[in-house]
Amino acid sequence: KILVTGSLGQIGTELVTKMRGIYGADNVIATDIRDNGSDVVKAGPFEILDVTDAGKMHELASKYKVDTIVHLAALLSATAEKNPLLAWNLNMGGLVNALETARELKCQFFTPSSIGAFGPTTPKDQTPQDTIQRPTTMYGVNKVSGELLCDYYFYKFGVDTRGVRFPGLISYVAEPGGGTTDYAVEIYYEAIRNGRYTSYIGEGTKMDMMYMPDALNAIINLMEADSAKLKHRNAFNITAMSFAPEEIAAEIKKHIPHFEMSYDVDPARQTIADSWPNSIDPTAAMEEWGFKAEYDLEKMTVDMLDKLKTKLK
Ligand code: VAH
Repeated sequence: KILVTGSLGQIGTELVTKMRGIYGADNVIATDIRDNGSDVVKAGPFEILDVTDAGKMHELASKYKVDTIVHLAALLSATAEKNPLLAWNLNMGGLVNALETARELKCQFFTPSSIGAFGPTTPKDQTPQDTIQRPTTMYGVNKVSGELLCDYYFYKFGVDTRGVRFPGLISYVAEPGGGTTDYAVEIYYEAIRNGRYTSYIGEGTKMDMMYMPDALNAIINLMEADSAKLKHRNAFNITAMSFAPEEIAAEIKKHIPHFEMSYDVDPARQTIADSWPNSIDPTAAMEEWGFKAEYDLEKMTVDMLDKLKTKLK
């Protein structure tokens, strides 16, 4: 049985649905801080959980006798930068509670890191799996601390912790909230709604990205991988593509010729984006557990526009 925190977020919404399809609806307990009446709440066990409440988390994990914890609840980079102390308390407090629950109940454990775990002094192109990590954002500090804490729980307590460094994730089911890469999701919605988009990230700002189906498969494949083959535990670099705003705009124009792109750079989120890599090297994930991405920018754009045309009708 799997307990998922942050089940109503951009990743959680689709991961819970996918896991229920694979492992059985009753075996995936979705939790979040609120109830939004969505399929995630209705199609299987759902509980209200504030991840900063250690007692409640332990109580739910015991009640359902879970053997796996997928911890997704967190504030993303832009929100965290606006509320750094709230971000520290929620991101790190929630993670410690989830790790402690996993230790006490002997659960397998997954939580994501991010390309945000790298900083301005990290090599920017084909960023290595093992390299300098001096992030200059609270989110990055949370992600590096999280990577180290998850490694510690593995070495010190034998908790089977696993994780990946996600790039920007693009999806059409649940919208992201408070991220820096969210422009790459908004642009598709606006292209369909208005035929134009004003990007808050400037031209030439390359960032790693991935379509949600590849992200979900990565989580499942890593969690099902043979532990003995894992030289790394947490924070595997994974990516599917790297592009700048003008490149995704050009790809959209192939399908919506009148699409217009303009720029109104947001200094706060541009500063965050500028501190991140241009592209990261996913070789370790490919070698240790067979990571592979199916969607590139062209294939993702076809699917995103197709699905959003239906969703936004
Ligand atoms: C964010 N979407 O923008 C998240 C992610 C790599 C980006 O961490 O904060």
